[in-house]
Amino acid sequence: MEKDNLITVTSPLLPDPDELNTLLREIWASKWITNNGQFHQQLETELCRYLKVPYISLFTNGTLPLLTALQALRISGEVITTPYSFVATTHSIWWNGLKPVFVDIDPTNCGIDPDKIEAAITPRTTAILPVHCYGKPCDGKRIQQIADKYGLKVIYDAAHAFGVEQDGQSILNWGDMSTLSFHATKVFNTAEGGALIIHDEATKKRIDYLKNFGFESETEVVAPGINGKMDEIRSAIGLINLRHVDQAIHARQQAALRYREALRPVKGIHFFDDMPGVRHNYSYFPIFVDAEQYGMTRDQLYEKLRNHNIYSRRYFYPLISSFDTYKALPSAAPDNLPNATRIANQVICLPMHHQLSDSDLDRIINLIAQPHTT
Ligand code: T4K
Repeated sequence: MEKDNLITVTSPLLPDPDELNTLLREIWASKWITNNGQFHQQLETELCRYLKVPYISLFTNGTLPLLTALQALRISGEVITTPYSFVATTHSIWWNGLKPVFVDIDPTNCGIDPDKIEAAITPRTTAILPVHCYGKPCDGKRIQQIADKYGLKVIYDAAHAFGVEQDGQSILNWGDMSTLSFHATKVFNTAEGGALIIHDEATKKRIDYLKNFGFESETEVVAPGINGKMDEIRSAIGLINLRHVDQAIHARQQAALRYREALRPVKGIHFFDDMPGVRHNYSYFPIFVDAEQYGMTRDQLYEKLRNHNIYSRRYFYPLISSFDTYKALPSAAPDNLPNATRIANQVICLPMHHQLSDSDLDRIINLIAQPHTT
């Protein structure tokens, strides 16, 4: 029997090869292929405008901006964070020689639960590193109030939150800094890439030094920097993709609406609706399987979809706190993280991208709507 065509959890926005070719020819002619080239500068300018942020510094992936933000803000001691994210979030804390302290999540947005932050603060705490998980804004107001009360820095891992706005304002302007990922699997991609959102010119300068080994000039190194620079080829990919990203977000929104309409009557399948006043980017479509109500466990549904050539993902299972490096930390105990533990065992991120056809969506929906079939 012939298998149905493969549907993956995501599919990258790809630049038109002819358009890319034109830019590649320009790069070839200039012979300038990295180190703050013309396309790099242009992409920074265009992204500031699109994202409504004052300063941006491009990076070669979404992990290095996290590492660099912690360095730039001279964070020390303990950093409060969420276990419900991609491992890069906590790894960035660890790589800076800092101690991650896990706090449980709020199941209504899968972000860190502000009600539980204060209990985790110690004299060694210097920062909070929340994640706008799936691009859903955290409770930024409460987080900032706590940070101000205790004199803590806030760095948002906004890897999923490209273009997300609340009440007409970019959520990327929250906190002390925010980071983005432009990985192939993201709403906006440069193949690999990322960025740091900065609020003032002096810090932007410092970040630009830090991502270039700390060089201020040919002979002066002002900080122990790293190599985090984005090259001209990826910047060119970004410039082209930026012209098509609104269309891609619109297509994702249509897919989300269809999922919601079809899955709302299915007992035991829960999902998020849009938040009032928020411009979402529909970067992921997580569903949460209540096995008792649904009549099938999350993993059974995950396998069933796989058997039908539909590759969903269980973002974010297992929890970061359960990995060997972190599981001995007192804050990693599952008892300390009841919501994150439950949600990680219920979640499936369904295929979500700009090229899902109606028949792809129907195939996925029909399989989920009939829990008793194999
Ligand atoms: N913070 C957060 C909250 C993050 O989610 C991430 C990354 C980061 C920080 C770090 O940013 P980066 O340093 O990565 O820029 C993916 C991504 O590798 C990762 O970027 C992402 N988060 C994470 C949530 O997901 P995998 O292991 O699931 O990717 P992979 O290779 O299995 O791809 C998933 C599916 O996407 C494939 O089944 C098919 C499709 N795909 C993938 C690639 C790479 C394509 O169609 N084309 C492609 O080129 O981790």
